Amino acid sequence: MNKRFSRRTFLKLSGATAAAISVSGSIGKMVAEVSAEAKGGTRELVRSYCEMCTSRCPLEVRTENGRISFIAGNPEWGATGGTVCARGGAAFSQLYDKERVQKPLIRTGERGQGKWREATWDEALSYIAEKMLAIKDKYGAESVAFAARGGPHKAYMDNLAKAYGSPNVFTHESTCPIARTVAQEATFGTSAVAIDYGNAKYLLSLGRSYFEGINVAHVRAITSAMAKGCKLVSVDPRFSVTAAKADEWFAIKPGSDLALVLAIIHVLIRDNLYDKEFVDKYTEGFEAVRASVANATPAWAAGETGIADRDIERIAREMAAAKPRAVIDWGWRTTFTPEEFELRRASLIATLLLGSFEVPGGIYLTKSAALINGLVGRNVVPGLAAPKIPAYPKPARPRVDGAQVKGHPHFMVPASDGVVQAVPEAILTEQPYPIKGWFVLRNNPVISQSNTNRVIEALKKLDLLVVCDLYLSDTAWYADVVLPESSFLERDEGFNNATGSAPAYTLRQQVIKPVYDTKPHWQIFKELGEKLGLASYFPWRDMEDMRAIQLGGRQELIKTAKEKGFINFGIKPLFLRDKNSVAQFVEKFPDALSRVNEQGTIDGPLLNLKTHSKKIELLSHETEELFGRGVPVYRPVKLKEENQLYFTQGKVAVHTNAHTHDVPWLNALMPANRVWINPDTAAKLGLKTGDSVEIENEYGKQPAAVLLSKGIRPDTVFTYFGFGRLSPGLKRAYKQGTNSNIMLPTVMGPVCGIALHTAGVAIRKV
Ligand SMILES: Nc1nc2c(c(=O)[nH]1)N[C@H]1C(S)=C(S)[C@@H](COP(=O)(O)OP(=O)(O)OC[C@H]3O[C@@H](n4cnc5c(=O)[nH]c(N)nc54)[C@H](O)[C@@H]3O)O[C@H]1N2
Ligand SMILES: Nc1nc2c(c(=O)[nH]1)N[C@H]1C(S)=C(S)[C@@H](COP(=O)(O)OP(=O)(O)OC[C@H]3O[C@@H](n4cnc5c(=O)[nH]c(N)nc54)[C@H](O)[C@@H]3O)O[C@H]1N2
Ligand code: SF4
Ligand SMILES: [Mo]
Repeated sequence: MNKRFSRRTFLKLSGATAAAISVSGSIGKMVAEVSAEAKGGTRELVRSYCEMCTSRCPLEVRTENGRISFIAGNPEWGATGGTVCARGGAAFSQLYDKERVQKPLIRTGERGQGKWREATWDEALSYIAEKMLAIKDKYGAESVAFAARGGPHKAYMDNLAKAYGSPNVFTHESTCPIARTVAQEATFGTSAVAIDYGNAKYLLSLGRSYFEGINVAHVRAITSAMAKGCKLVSVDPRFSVTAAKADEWFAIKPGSDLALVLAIIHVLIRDNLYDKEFVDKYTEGFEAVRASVANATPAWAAGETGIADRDIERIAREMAAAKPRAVIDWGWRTTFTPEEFELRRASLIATLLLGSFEVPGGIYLTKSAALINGLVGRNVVPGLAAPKIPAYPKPARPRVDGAQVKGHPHFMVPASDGVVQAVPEAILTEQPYPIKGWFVLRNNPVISQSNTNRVIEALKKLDLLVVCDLYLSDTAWYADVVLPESSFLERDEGFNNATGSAPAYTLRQQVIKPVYDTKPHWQIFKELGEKLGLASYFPWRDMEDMRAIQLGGRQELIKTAKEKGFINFGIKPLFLRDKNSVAQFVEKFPDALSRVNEQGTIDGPLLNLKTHSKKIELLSHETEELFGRGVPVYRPVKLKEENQLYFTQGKVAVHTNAHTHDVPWLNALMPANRVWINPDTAAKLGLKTGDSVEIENEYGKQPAAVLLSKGIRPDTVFTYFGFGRLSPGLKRAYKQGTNSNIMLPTVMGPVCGIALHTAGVAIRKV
């Protein structure tokens, strides 16, 4: 534990508990304690939402004399109810951190040498504009790629990219959930679907690590469901916090989950345990699924997964008994094998066979403004409008990664996400054409993309690398220009779509003025756009203007949002196949009565999906036609050599991905990771806890400290992700612990382009 502050001080200054689960009980007392310390002066509460990770939980932030004194969850937002996690609470420590980049930086030494000079914003943006115009002249605008972590900020980046003429915009998603996104698109014609955890009776998690891979709303909903008797089964090669809290844990062989799911489907069909009425009415392709799982017996799956066939039979029966409130979670980080598309499709199909769709405790279509307005037959919920801008120029060449490009293996990948691993590849191989410039916003590919050494080699070859971050991140270390963004507590933004089972928009508000010479992303893109001669694409002044554009001038809604931190429209959670919620909806909007059927439920939108058949496609016509992959099929994958160990990773409760490791409070809570090794394996290697080892394979090697644990399979090792940082500019986190991606290959999995985070490694004592 760091000496500079105690756990108690941390809790006092934030609404967080240091552990994974957030609780609200003692918050009131803590607020009072902090406030009592303030002697007079101004005090204010501002509602906003968090960006310490991308769950974007609504917050209530207290300032005293222009300084933030307390961060808590927004008590009016039901799903999180006044709570934040440890990282959200530590936003205070990030905000005032002196290690943040305080002014724009322009590189003066060799790329990666760490030599910079401070510049004014005007100078830095002019420098970037000049280089971008030179690249456009010489190679074409498509030769500049733009990547941001997904979120509302990305729209501003995309607008600049497209106005400049590049189709090459990316999110991080191909390193995270793209397999489930594409699987959802193939099944429903949309990925706007969610899980109603709070009412579930049976949750089967295939490595979904709820209590460490935190989304506060999920944590609260699952804890409350479990208190009401929901059974949680955790399938994970390691004993995660989720496994510890689950009713049962199965240490599955890495990469074999699809065999388990296919066997569950086999039992549901073999024993007639599925919801035949649901399948007949709403779905397409059942017979193809039946045929494809004919040989996927529990005995076969036991051989693949290491889970006993009687357990697989029992899980299938228990899930059937809990239907339609039984769900196989589609997961979040879907990067266990290249065949993730098949696994996420199979998980969806199993859940759908249970009829767990559009009912409480099942999966559901999110209730967007368009869906609600369609049911009511008039506009009762405003959609979020976009500013009117001129048409974008048509790029001369298609995207480098083939997303949404006809005939390309990545055709199914949404063009707003793309396959971001294709960027370093296009830089190095110059195929299908060279990428010469890369604008990176709130994304850290040097840590988050696999095959780190290759990513760095690619960055070194660029004519222009711009990184917009809070810190001198591992990617910023190689940049020509670093643009320091104002942290989320220092910036106003427009509305964020936070729709779930009912429509809602959250609002980010500036809590205090920027501590350093920083700007918000939207201002950076507007000013850069102006320097590139693209001012007409930014026809708004500021976020006050943008909010009015988004809500069509509805000032009363904007006022409410500023006060409450969000707007909803008084609509209760709506599940279209649930009589009670439909009755409530019709009571509020009698116009929707005409959409209700004899059973008191609503079918229309469920039989008019954007799939080929308009129904839910258990057999996806689109992926059948494009790739011959209509129904999931088990294709064994080789993730390691016989004599190697599986190398796996996961999230830890007190850090975020490639982000928080230098944030003082969080760094102090956990400065480094260790490598989990099973005692039997350790005995063979002559290792004990605390020993120094080297983890190695053909891609690279890393030092590590050993942690013996029975909570990991003997053939597998595990580390928490995001450690072993490579930027000397991250003074606290630099070289602390083990980096993961140095030992992982570049992979773009079939259909969805997913990255791969499991590989074979050898461990050697040093
Ligand atoms: N081997 C391996 N690789 C993985 C994973 C794994 O488990 N194992 N996990 C994968 C997953 S699930 C994901 S989502 C990706 C995450 O990968 P990224 O999207 O690259 O990571 P983030 O942690 O979101 O942080 C990116 C950067 O955003 C900066 N940042 C934070 N807040 C702000 C802000 O307000 N403004 C600006 N401009 N910058 C900000 C941070 O300082 C950080 O440098 O990594 C993936 N890579
Ligand atoms: N505290 C915290 N919360 C976060 C984040 C964070 O960085 N920190 N990041 C956010 C983001 S971007 C994401 S994507 C989510 C991630 O949320 P999750 O996807 O739920 O979590 P992870 O820890 O990435 O990985 C889940 C688990 O997969 C297991 N695993 C590895 N290989 C296999 C396999 O082959 N089969 C099975 N069944 N399990 C396997 C690992 O042991 C790990 O426990 O968390 C989000 N919330
Ligand atoms: S889960 Fe934690 S870090 Fe992520 S947005 Fe919510 S409070 Fe912030
Ligand atoms: Mo992620």
